[in-house]
Amino acid sequence: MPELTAELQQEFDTVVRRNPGEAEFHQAVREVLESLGPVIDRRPEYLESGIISRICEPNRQIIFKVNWLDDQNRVQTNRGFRVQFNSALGPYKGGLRFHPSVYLGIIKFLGFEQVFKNALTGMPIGGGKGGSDFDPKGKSDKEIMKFCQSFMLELSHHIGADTDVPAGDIGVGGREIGYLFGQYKKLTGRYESGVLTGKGLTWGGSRARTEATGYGTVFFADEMLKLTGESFEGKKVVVSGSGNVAIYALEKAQQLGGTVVAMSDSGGYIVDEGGIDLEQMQELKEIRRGRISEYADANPSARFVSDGQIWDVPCDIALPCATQNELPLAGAEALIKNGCTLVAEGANMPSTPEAIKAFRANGVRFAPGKAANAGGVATSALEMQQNASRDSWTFEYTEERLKEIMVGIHARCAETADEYGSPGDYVRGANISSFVRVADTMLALGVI
Ligand code: NDP
Ligand code: 2IT
Repeated sequence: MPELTAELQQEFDTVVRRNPGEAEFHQAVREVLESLGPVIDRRPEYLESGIISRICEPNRQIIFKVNWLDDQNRVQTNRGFRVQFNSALGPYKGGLRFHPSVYLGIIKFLGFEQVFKNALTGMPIGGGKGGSDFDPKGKSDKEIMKFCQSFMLELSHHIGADTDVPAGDIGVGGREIGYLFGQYKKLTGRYESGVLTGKGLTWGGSRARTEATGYGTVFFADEMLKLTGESFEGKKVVVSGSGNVAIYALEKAQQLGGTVVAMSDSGGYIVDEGGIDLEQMQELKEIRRGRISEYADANPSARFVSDGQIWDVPCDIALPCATQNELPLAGAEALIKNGCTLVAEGANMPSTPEAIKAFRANGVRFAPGKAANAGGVATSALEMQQNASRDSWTFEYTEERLKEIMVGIHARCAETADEYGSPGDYVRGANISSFVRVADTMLALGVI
């Protein structure tokens, strides 16, 4: 892992001091700063104009109380967040996460990553993130609705089609976006379609948004494979998670000829050497909201493993699509030992710094989430375009746009890595090209 230069170390120390106890935020900032040494050498004005500290400080951080009544009519209290990180390139844009592990440090790491990811898409969107420590697991549909309505009671003061446009993330999908949009419409008295993305198709949603993140990750990996004349055809693939991103990574990897042999949830993983059945997985996870162990109960060819790590399953390609830091050094070592040659992140920051270092040292091609999973937010921006023009595109057209965007991001990362003397280093390529785009825009807009 490249060390930080003295000046960048000082910037990093300031971030740590100012944001105590936010380990994930520190990790995300450090990874970007580690890429920037050669940029600062060429463009010292970034340091002199304070761009590094300005880019590491969110524009606005909102924390609020969310009271709601559960099915027993007891009052429940959760905490809500929206971090409006950077709006140099456009309105704040980024998802909402509902998970008990959510605290300010998680939302800040996600918001920080989002700024650079959104810049990579080339679309006019700034970066933000929000969510709550609300745990959707085991809650009734009515409880989910009541929570979403209470959450929006406060969030509605801070968002808008031209200011801040939330979407889904862990624990927030089409159902939750529906309850959030309904409440926003009721509170404001306006049908402001562009205020949220990930909407349903009858109320302003975009075709292919549900599929976009997983499809985009596979398109990105496919571009990496093409450089060596390879494809997904005949490849064994491991996909961690079994939520929105994982399911559509499974679908596209299969469509391109790969065999997805393992998937997981927080209870363990399943292995099905013949290939996981997409329709069964959709029925289990999207409709029944069941546990992944039930897939093995219903399929004699599959086995469920409740302890250990999914990365022990031999594969050619690994697509981590669950959550941050789910792929530690031990996982990387297992993948390397078993001959995995490509890792593309569908999740945000799933690989630890130690795992990335091991991939680099062992020649494993590695695509960081801010590049490889940008298809989701890019298609959200396409949804915003459709809303602004009151139009609705076909699935084929939207998927084609998504693919072009992923091919473009891949090219931008690869070219920037070459330009800065690190061919094949997608981490450096992604960080540098997105940083320069945001930083130059901030300089152009003045000290605000
Ligand atoms: P979902 O809620 O649909 O699915 C999350 C999946 O990850 C579930 O299988 C869940 O298992 C598993 N998971 C979550 N937290 C943990 C944990 N702490 N330990 C083990 N497993 C866990 O979320 P998404 O698919 O939308 O998001 C997955 C990742 O992709 C996240 O990192 C998200 O930030 C990122 N992402 C999402 C985008 C989107 O458009 N949705 C866009 C870009 C990135 P269980 O159900 O058991 O909790
Ligand atoms: O991490 C992400 O990019 C998302 N959760 C999607 C954000 C969005 O606004 O579509």
